[in-house]
Amino acid sequence: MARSERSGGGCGGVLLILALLLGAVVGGFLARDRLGALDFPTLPVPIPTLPGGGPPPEVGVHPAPSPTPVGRPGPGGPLNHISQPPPTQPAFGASACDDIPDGGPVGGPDCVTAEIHCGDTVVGHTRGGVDRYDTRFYESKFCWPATMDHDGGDERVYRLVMPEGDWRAWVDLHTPCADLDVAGIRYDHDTCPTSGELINQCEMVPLKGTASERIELTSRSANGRHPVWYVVVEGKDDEEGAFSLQVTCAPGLLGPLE
Ligand SMILES: [Ca+2]
Ligand SMILES: [Ca+2]
Repeated sequence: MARSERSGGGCGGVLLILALLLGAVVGGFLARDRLGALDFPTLPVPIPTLPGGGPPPEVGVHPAPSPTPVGRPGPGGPLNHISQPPPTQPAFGASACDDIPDGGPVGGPDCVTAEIHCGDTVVGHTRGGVDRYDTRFYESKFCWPATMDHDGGDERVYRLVMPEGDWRAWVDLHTPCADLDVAGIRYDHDTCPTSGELINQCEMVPLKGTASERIELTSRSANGRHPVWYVVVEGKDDEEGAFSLQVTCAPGLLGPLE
């Protein structure tokens, strides 16, 4: 009798297990149907990519991998006796503009966001910078006549410290996000030039729209001093935006690159 009860209990246990298994399978199908009805996206959210792929670059100064980068002529060699390096590539494209909302802190001294050197690439944004320079300044220092409005928006200022001696530097400004312009002001001091200072060299070739632009900075120094250029990224009218800067240098004041 006891054996029969145990036997009956065993059958009941097997049935219970089967029922549980069946419930689990049916429940799984139902759950899958419910999930399917929620209309999950079939593709991941697209991530903005750069011209060469990869994530958007970080704001800041990115030194060149080589310690003393020197510009070299493009394929075919220099076209004339005063050659310059081929145009650099932008650090990011227009698809990354929304990913760079601010240019980071103004690290100083004075109005300077950061110190830069030959070979550096800078990723920044005019927003968060300073408001020091304007149309009148650029005209009075013979950077550019007052044919364009540079009175609005913030500026980013970088302190380009050159090697001692005779050097040329080419600063390429890539502005895929706004109409920004770049100026190079020679000023061998620790604080930013003011409108009352005597400026002997200022370079600016402002282009309209989002075209990349280049300035050439030629400097010589003696007694081991390092020429200093204040590189200003400035918005036309009220334009603000992300940008990248690239500095290429070559020794000497003239002649083909070697
Ligand atoms: Ca300005
Ligand atoms: Ca421009």
